[in-house]
Amino acid sequence: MINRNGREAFRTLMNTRPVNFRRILALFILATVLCGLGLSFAGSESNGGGDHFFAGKTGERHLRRGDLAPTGTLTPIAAPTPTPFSHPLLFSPVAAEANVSIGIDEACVQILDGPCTNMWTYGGTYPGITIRRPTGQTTNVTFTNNLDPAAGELTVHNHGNHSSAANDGQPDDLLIPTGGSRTYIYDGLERGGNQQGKMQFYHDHRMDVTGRNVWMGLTGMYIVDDPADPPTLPSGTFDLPLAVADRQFDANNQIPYVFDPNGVTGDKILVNGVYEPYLEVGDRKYRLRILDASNARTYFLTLSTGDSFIQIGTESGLLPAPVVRTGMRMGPAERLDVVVDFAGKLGQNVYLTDLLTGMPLLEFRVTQHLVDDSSIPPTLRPLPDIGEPTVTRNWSFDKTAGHWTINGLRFDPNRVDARPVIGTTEKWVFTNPTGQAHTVHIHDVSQQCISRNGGACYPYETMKETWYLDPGETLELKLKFTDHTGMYMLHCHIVEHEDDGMMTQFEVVRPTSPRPRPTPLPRPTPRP
Ligand SMILES: [Cu+2]
Repeated sequence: MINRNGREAFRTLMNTRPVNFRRILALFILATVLCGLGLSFAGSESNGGGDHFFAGKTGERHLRRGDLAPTGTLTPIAAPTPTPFSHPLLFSPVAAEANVSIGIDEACVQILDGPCTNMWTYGGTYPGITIRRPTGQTTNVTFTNNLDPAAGELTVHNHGNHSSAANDGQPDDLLIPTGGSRTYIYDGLERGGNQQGKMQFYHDHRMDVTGRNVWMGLTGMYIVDDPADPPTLPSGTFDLPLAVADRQFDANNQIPYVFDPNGVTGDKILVNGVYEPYLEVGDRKYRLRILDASNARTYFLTLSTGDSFIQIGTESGLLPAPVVRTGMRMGPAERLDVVVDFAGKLGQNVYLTDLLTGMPLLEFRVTQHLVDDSSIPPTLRPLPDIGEPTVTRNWSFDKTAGHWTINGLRFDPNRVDARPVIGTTEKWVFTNPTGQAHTVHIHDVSQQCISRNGGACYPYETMKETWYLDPGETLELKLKFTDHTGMYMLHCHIVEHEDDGMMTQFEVVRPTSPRPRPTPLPRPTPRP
């Protein structure tokens, strides 16, 4: 019998194009997992990932990241076939200070064997510098646009952050010109208290070219640490941010961007900018904060052992209680905060695998025995009470006259499609009459799920800010507008859908009060 999780997986497989041998294989593997039989890629004996799994030859890889190099100096030689799991997983440098300066720089990043890849980066690495800050404290991040003038003006959105409108990364306003800088101020507050602990990420949001800018590398992670979260969860070196993103490389290991309104994908899936990395771990619990940093690709993550993930959080912080999941779908911009336990796996290799492509993405080598002092409490964090909605708005994620639209309209920075009042709660209803899935992201405040297709929401989607919307689905959410007035975006996070027009804006406004009557002027005293 297939559970709800399984139905979600099958829908995703059938809705993701094109259908090919790998997908049929993935369907088979999924059925195996769901039947509870499990499957194993342990060691290097069985091949669950297709022919590329064993291809290639061993080779050394330079670990230098972000060595600056001008474009166009590469020797045109064919890149060697990458050797699977021959390079260690990397983690971007972490900035933890209140004042952070990040240069938006072109850099040649060593990703595959052979020539490095010219990318646009936040601080010279891909993904960019990870910002990690305690909640409730103000953080000033100054970005300087050092890219070639052809890249144009830029804007940075701190995705998941409750920013004031001026600091939210407006797509066509408050931009960072070539050679110029802009400081974004994040106060770490929400609903009059500290912002909830979670993993956000920052990325470019420039109108019409977000897809190009993100593809070229403008993505970084941003972790908000919250002392109110349970201290027993795996932390420190056992707390791993993982950005999963695909790229298409040419023969010179470059990633030219060719816009496709249906979404740009590549055949190489990177984790933290490394293709098929390995990580040596101990036989204990680890917290994985997984981000789908792809432009358009959806994943369905499993463990090669058939073991479960224990999901503890979403984009919007910890769930009310942990949810055990054998497989997890993740669309562009979604995050999965999970705990994986390698106890009893000493000496084995465990793979984080994408069932939709059949590809193993990351090899965990369980090489050390470690005492595990971490634990997952049975309850994590209660849902905040955001009241009952007083206004309902409907948003149809559609295709109109050959373009991706919302309620039949493409993005227009001069049009505002909703003016919710600050302090009020609204119900927003999303529908998807198209044949493709969308991952819908609302800026400003997190949202709570009311219903999916008229029934219960998935147990792991109580509060989020990026929502997977399958073809034909209806999703009801509620959200309360707090703290800030001003302009915010609502859009599909398949960034080519967004660039093609599937974005709109809403303006949070103050309540309108009746105009005060002008005080009548004193009548002039008639002259005697
Ligand atoms: Cu979309």
